[in-house]
Amino acid sequence: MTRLSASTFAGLPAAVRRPAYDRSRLAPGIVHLGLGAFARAHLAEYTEDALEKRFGAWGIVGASLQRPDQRDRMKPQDGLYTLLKRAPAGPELRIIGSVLDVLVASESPSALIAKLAAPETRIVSLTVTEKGYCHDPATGRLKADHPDIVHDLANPHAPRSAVGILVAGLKARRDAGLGPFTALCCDNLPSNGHVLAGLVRDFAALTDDKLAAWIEANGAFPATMVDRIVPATTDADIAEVAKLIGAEDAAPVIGEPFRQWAIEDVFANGRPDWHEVGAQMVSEVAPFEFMKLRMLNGAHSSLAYLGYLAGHETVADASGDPVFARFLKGLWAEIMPTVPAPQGVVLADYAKALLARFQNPAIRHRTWQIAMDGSQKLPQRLLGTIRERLKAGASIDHLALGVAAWMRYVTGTDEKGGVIEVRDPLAAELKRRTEAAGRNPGALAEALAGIEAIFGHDLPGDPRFTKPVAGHLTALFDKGAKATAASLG
Ligand code: CS2
Repeated sequence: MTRLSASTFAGLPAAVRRPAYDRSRLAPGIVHLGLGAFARAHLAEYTEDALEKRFGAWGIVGASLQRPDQRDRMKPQDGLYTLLKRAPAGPELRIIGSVLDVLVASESPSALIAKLAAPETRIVSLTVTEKGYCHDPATGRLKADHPDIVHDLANPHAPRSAVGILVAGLKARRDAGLGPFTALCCDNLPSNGHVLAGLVRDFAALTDDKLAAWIEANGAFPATMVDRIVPATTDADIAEVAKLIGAEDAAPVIGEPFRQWAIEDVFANGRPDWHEVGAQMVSEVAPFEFMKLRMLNGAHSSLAYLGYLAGHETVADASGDPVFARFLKGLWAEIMPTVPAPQGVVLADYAKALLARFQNPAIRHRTWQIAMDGSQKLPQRLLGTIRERLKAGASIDHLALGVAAWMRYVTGTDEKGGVIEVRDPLAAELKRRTEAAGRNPGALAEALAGIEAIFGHDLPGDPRFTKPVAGHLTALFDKGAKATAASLG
């Protein structure tokens, strides 16, 4: 079978949509840090649409921070790959051409810094996941003692953290007399642009005060809300795509049809016409962010822990179970009063649409995948909502079950006694604490809620939080996730 590439894509079946612009003329304008499946199914498709609408120098050079596998899969394909959109009614196929090249930071940090400092680079976008920011999720501040930050401060020319790389690139531009690029955070963090600006400033200030001031005066860090459900690509997906397009593609991405992107329109040096292809350029991202992080991601995480414990492999299976569908509705009822509706949005309709997206049978999004990195996700997905509900004197029954399910999950043993592979940057600390507490729900809740980086100062000492969490945890141990969710009002 032929391999997808610049010389073969023209011969693909007519049903496969191909770049409608002359890709040989595409010049780079964006460097993307963390070129995983999500960015290739989201930012790269919006950019593809914008290029088709109005051609410009907005090609993407992707960079993987550590591993070479994306580069090794994409290079032989000249950066081309298939986006397979899975609607309940059937698949839709599209070859994305906006990614021109892929670098690997760990192999050659200097090549990446040179690219960031190139005059044509106007935007550096990021999807490095929550833990990739080396910050304290409870406060949003840089962890100066994070091993990658310690490394980067000692080796500023060979950084390995996203923040270290951004600062090295900005410094090189300043030294060359160029203006900064726009740093465009596309991760699921609250106030993501603002947080990134603070992290870059904190890091720069640890090395060069003048650089920090220059970034403060000239830099641009728009906030964004990004949304598309993109499960990790599996070998079965790769085989299916090969059959559908009649060529071998080692790097396809799978996504749901829905996508959304709200962007604060503050760019230092231009941007693609994303607003003409569905992105919403707004002055205030916060309402979109609250809606998405709290309603989508908060529900996703809660369902991932409960669903995994109950033996559901995917979100579609878990949300298709009437007990968990009812749990989700109860959860959204607690979340919605804390979310200011973005203009033109009816939150109840948004919740209804979320349930349909979760239940999309064509998307196999593993509960285990979403369960990863809970320590980095809980604060913005559930704990902020819980704080607001407590302040308002409102109930947190469903929200507390989401937190308790995380606690039960990170014990590392499932309901049948099997081992759970808990992936989390705090895994060692979680293990220490859960092992010390054993199966005593009160002790376990106290031990885990005592992690300040997740729960802050306030929640551990607030019985309105700790009591329902410990109560749910008892039920989770006694009767399991499904029966516990079923017992909620
Ligand atoms: C998910 C998100 O993996 C996760 O934690 O909740 O990746 C989610 O699918 C996206 O944010 C949807 O836009």
